[in-house]
Amino acid sequence: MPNSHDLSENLMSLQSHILLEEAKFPTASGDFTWIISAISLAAKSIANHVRRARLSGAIGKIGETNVQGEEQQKLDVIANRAIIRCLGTRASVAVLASEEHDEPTILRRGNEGGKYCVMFDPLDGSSNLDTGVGVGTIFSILRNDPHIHDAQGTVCQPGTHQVAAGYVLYGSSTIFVLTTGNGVALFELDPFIGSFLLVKEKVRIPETNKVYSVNEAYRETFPEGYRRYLDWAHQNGYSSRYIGSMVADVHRTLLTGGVFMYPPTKKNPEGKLRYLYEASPMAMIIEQAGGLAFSGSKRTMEHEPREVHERVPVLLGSRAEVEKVREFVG
Ligand code: P6P
Repeated sequence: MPNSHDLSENLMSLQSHILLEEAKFPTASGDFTWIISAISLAAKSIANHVRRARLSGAIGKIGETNVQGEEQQKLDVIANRAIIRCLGTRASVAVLASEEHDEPTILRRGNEGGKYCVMFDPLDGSSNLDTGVGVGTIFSILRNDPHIHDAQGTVCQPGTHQVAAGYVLYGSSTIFVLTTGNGVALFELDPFIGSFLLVKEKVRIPETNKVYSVNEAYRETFPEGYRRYLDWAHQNGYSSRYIGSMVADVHRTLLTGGVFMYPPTKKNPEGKLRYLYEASPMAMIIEQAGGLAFSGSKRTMEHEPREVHERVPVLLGSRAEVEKVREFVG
């Protein structure tokens, strides 16, 4: 039995962790903490729905397509509604932008207390749900600029402006990964007490790992540099791991190293992944863990989006592995 004074045995909840982080900023109002708490509450609700989807008949499509032209899964709608119901009640939320909505929703103007914008993909990878593959929620938090009155303009900011980013992986367990710009923390949901408990602070991505993650079915439509990189990787003992669910693929890359990429293809010349609520938050997490993230030749975090659902190429992961890919793709 560990010594009760052994601090390494302490239970630290997500709530306690963000309150401790907040205490480092004496002028903090607590509004930001409330937003993370709301996302945590929504994540618990979504996890419950995902875990019992077949029993509750929540598996399958609803027969409609979203703004992306993707067939909406029942759980896409459930997850989207859970996040909006949790975030909408928080007085500091100015704008919500969801992958499932054509336009961002303005909840409160700056002069009404709206301080933050939250962009999210409520259930990324949901097309994999019926085969039990890990799916996830991705979120990004920006400060609201009270001088910008149109919602698109307010949320279309480069990743360097993010105050926080994270994801929730509904996999073999429910994992909450969060950065507020001071390293990456990893929490796991303990279903018996209903709390996300701290598992690891200051998560660091391994410098190297001979693993690449890409959908090679589109290889022939990748720009030539990516094809030359893949040839090199095949000749240099690399393994391929690809789940087809961004949160699961990026989480594996964060913990074990390697490189994840979604290059431009003939079907998606700008790449498939959306900047504001997929590429940008994942780039912040990977960089905060010591890795690199590029969209084309530009650092992903410095891309300046013009449209809410703008897509960008994604190349992210271990520093040495991303640099190796960039030797071929520039
Ligand atoms: P493809 C899931 O649909 C998703 O948006 C991401 O989660 C994932 O990385 C990507 O698309 C997979 O796309 O074209 O390889 O099936």
